[in-house]
Amino acid sequence: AGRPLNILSIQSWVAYGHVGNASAVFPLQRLGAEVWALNTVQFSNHTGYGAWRGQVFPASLIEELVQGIAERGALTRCDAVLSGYMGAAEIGAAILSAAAQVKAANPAAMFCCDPVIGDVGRGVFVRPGIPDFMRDRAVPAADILTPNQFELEWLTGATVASLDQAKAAVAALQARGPRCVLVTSLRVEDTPASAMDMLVGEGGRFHRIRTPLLPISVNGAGDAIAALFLFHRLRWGEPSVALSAAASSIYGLLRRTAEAGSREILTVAAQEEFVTPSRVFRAEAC
Ligand code: PXL
Repeated sequence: AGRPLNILSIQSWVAYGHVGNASAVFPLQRLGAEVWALNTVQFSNHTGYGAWRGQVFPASLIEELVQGIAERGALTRCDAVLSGYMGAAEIGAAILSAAAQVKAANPAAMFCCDPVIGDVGRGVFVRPGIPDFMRDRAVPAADILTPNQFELEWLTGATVASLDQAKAAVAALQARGPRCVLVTSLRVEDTPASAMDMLVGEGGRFHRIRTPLLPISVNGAGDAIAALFLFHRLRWGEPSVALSAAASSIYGLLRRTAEAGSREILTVAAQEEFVTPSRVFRAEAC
């Protein structure tokens, strides 16, 4: 089945636990992708603990590393740029520049932006300037955008309480740039109390998938969803197929994490779920 997919992934690194690249890289590798990982920060642990140590890297480091990869002549073989947690707003320009260089070298490449701003439980958890960067500069540049419900509302300024409102918000984002928008966590009026939805819009069509709500609160699941969805969207082309594959894997990962009572997602121990999900969910047109 041809050469492996090459994915340039620009997001955070943590030494302990699994968020950012430490959530995205291994699942992609387990599925057979080559990952060119650039780290926007290196922290001891994710910021959800309330305390962490480490450094935000300068934007010039990201630029230098992209230049070095370009000098290897590799950008023509890059299938996608995946971006996530930034650490500082200045890093945004370096990410957009990387995406532009990749797309110039390979016009078929896609830029998948996970607009990491915050979530329903914590509100905004990134530095000032990052939310505005995501709305004003990243959304127009992205081919695929993967907001959670909080980010969908923040980016559009709309309240999303019903499926119709969610679809309207997705369409509003699509009108500004990304052809494909995946809402990675969605709970609306008709979502049962015991369930969680995801919604994808592309090409004027919408698909929704529903999985049982698990009694856990973890960080990094969204980073894995974006990576898995990008991988399967590149591999299969069809967004509903990619949604089914990504959501089934994440459900399996989170079910194993809940069973273990772990505060960190079991990225390594549950790795079979990335390849062969123990339960397969189907996305339905909506
Ligand atoms: O999951 C998003 C994320 C990524 N990277 C870092 C984080 C978080 C969320 O808390 O702290 C470093």
